[in-house]
Amino acid sequence: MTAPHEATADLLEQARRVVVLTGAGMSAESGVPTFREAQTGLWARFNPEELATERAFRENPARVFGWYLQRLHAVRAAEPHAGYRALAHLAQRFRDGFCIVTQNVDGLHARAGSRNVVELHGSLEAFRCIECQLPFPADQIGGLDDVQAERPPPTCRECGNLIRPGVVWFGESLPSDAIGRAWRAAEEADVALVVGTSSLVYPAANLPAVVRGRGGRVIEINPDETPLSPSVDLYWSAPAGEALPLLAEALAGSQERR
Ligand code: BV8
Ligand code: ZN
Repeated sequence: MTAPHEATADLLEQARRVVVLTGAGMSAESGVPTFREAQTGLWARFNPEELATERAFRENPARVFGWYLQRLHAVRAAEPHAGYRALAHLAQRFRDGFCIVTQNVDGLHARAGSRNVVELHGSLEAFRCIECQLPFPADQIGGLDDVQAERPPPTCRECGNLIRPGVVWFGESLPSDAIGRAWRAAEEADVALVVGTSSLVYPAANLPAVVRGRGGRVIEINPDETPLSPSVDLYWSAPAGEALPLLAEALAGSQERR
């Protein structure tokens, strides 16, 4: 019985172009709670899918804005784990044939040195005016160390409307350039490596089917099964921080044996 890291390396060895789809589970071992885990402190009683909406923000700007500042503070204190570094290393083997499409808004792929990263759902570091879309610099948002409380958002210097987080809320369309890049990568990929996502959120969850639809292979790395698991070519039940370094090692080893 081939070990999962060897079977995964075998599939990747035959690939020329790889698309990686990551979700919140990719950041779990960096200490960033996954999207569906209970929110902490003040926000423990709220469902994240309800907080991550324009309606929730307009109804209670201070509660939603405080939640995003608390998450921004947490991700700035987080470090990309060995799995992130392994993906950045793997990319070198595939040169321009390696694209990371992430649902995460924590910026950890870029901080681990990955270059070709598509942020489907925006970023916690980006803020803009909710009406005129004027960008608002994150470093002008003071007091990031005192994020346990609700926090009224600043207002736009141009039009006076509220400043909102630069993430994609439920019910909002994804940025067309991000969707374009992600779907192009999927249409060209021989393999999709799906890591740390519950595969519940659309349209991101459709991406592996694009690869499969064109005869590509799909590999899933996740300690728990998901709705995607029954249809993948290889399901590897492991945490990202353990599996990805093993995979990078197996691929490096096979390169030496060539
Ligand atoms: C859209 C940014 C078109 C914000 C996020 C009604 C009206 C409108 C739309 C819909 C609707 N009903 C359904 C929809 C579609 C909706 C959707 O998919 N809803 C779901 C809940 C059914 N999608 C949208 O609204 C999208 N837009 O459709 O636009 C449109 C426009 C107008 C009108 C109609 C249609 C926008 C979706 C984007 C939402 N924004 N993030 C923020 O972060 O605050 S999504 C959010 O969930 C995060 O980005 C998160 O990444 C993402 C998905 O969750 P996961 O990443 O998978 O994380 P999760 O916690 O779920 O799972 C973690 C996984 O990791 C688990 O499987 C676990 O086993 C695993 N794991 C744990 N530890 C580890 C691990 N894996 C590896 N290693 C470990 N150590
Ligand atoms: Zn404005």
